[in-house]
Amino acid sequence: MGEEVAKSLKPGEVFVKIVKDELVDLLGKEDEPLIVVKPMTIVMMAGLQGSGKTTTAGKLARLVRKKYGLKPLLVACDVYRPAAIDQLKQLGKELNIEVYSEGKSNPVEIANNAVNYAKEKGYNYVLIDTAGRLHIDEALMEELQNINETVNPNEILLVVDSMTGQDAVNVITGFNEKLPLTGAILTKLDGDTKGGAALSIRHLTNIPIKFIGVSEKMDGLEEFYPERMANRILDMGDLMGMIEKAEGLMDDEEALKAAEKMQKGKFDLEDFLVQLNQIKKLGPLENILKMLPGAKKMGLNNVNIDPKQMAHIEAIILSMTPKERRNPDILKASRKRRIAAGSGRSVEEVNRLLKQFEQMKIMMKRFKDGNFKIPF
Ligand SMILES: Nc1nc2c(ncn2[C@@H]2O[C@H](COP(=O)(O)OP(=O)(O)O)[C@@H](O)[C@H]2O)c(=O)[nH]1
Ligand SMILES: [Mg+2]
Repeated sequence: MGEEVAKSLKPGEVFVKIVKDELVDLLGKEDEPLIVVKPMTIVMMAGLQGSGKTTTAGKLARLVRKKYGLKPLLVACDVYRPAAIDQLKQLGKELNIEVYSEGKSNPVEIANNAVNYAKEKGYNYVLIDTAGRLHIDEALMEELQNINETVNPNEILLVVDSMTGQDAVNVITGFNEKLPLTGAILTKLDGDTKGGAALSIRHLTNIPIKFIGVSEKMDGLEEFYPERMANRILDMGDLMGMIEKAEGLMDDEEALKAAEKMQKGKFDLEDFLVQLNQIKKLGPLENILKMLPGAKKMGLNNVNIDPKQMAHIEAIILSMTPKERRNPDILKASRKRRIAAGSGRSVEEVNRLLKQFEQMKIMMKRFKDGNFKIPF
């Protein structure tokens, strides 16, 4: 409110800037040390199953050895799945870092024994890999609380899968209420998720986000930068611009009718023609593609679409009888030749259009059946 807009800027740009600054503020946390270093540092990982605890424990062990010259020990406290212990051992082998394991015994005791073992052997950074469940669960929380009370870690890191959607709120609150978390790590940011979970973490807890996971490999751990995350979250193309433009020009009723027909699998060439004309009103297709979220990533920001091609398609469809447009399957070779001649295009082009339309219908059917995912 009350913000001045410089003459050289558009209000929309200023608005986005304000939102971005707020995001950076929300995401950032002043002067938190990334790595806590004590004469003997004990770190406990916490998070749901599959969030990336084991992988991240390995990455962290590697990082503290490399950057801080520490001597890490990995501790296998996920005793419920034999594969979990093997997974950690495998990582330890790859990194040449020792893994403390007692196989399938009591996780609280293992953690406690591991700390004693570390002291004995001169390790100074103990990373406890814990079990997770698919959902927040009482027994799991109790186990983590017991480990916490017994070994008294310097850090409890919440590992959050950035692809967790709405459930992130429950997960974060669930762990935050039961454990004195000291930081969070957001994993799998190499995927195409925006990382909105970062906002949930910062909004729901007081803990800093320290690192992000950017690959499955052991070097895929980066420092968290609020500014970069804000940019990532805001990079939604000019979706708003596109929506406004479309709202102003498209005929809502026509669009609704078309959508209904697509859903019923009854979309025909006649409807396609109506849609083509609607899209034409939006201006050059390149400009519309550019506005799509993720356009840059998909390489849509500099495609060239020949406006003539759209005119050709239109000409071909217009040369068909309404009956043919509604049911192109009835087109025989002679009629295709006639349509080609009438529209001034080749028979191949007529065939190509029919084929593309057929493919489009298959896609729409998938959409209708619910196994088609829009990439944003
Ligand atoms: N692409 C990607 N995959 C990750 C990342 N972190 C973990 N993973 C993968 O996610 C899966 C679950 O990780 P894991 O460490 O076993 O999760 P845990 O059950 O919490 O211990 C594994 O296939 C990992 O390779 C990451 O930052 N990027
Ligand atoms: Mg694990």
